[in-house]
Amino acid sequence: MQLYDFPFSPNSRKVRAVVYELGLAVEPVNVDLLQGKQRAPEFLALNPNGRVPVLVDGDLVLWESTAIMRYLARGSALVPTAPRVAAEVDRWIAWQLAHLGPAMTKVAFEKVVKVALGKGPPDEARIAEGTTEFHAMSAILDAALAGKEYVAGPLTIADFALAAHYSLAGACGLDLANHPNVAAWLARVSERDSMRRVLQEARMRAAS
Ligand SMILES: N[C@@H](CCC(=O)N[C@@H](CS)C(=O)NCC(=O)O)C(=O)O
Repeated sequence: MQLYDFPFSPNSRKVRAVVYELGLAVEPVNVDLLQGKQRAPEFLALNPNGRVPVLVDGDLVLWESTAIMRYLARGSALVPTAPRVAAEVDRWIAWQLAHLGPAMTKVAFEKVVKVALGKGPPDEARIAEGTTEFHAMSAILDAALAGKEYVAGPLTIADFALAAHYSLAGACGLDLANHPNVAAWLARVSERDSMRRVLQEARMRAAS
């Protein structure tokens, strides 16, 4: 299996964390988003959306991070089948994609991507909008995490979907001081060997 991804991409981090958590044999293929490699014809032939991650397993070419996580983790404890726990997993993955991700992307694009690509000064109004949304979302997650170790109860792919995005909060200047349950949960997930490896790889890429 090959995994086309990029270490700074939160959607890539989700999948890598699941790969490492389960000890799967996957060959990484770097798609340098900062060099526009996602728009190269050979990559667009794999994913016409021009986005990472993409998993290739024989003749299966799978894009969309949630589909990839589910495919890789099928049959494992990370994808629970008990209806109520499974519903919690679906709820938080959908929430991350529909609400948390877009809010954080506004801030990340203005503060990090624009700087890295030399795309001009940040739009402060958009940063303020994304920041307000981020804190509103994080208050919701904070309440949901009260008294819980992980978001659906046991550790699941939903934790990696969320933690991959929250792992970029610091770099975006989004602090968790007002969301102590989120901060404690993020520390718990980030201390796992799988997430530590994902974050270490991103640090190594940043230093190179
Ligand atoms: N819904 C997709 C989103 C994938 C996505 O937006 N990936 C970003 C990196 S996190 C990307 O490849 N961006 C490249 C671009 O927009 O040019 C998924 O969950 O996999």
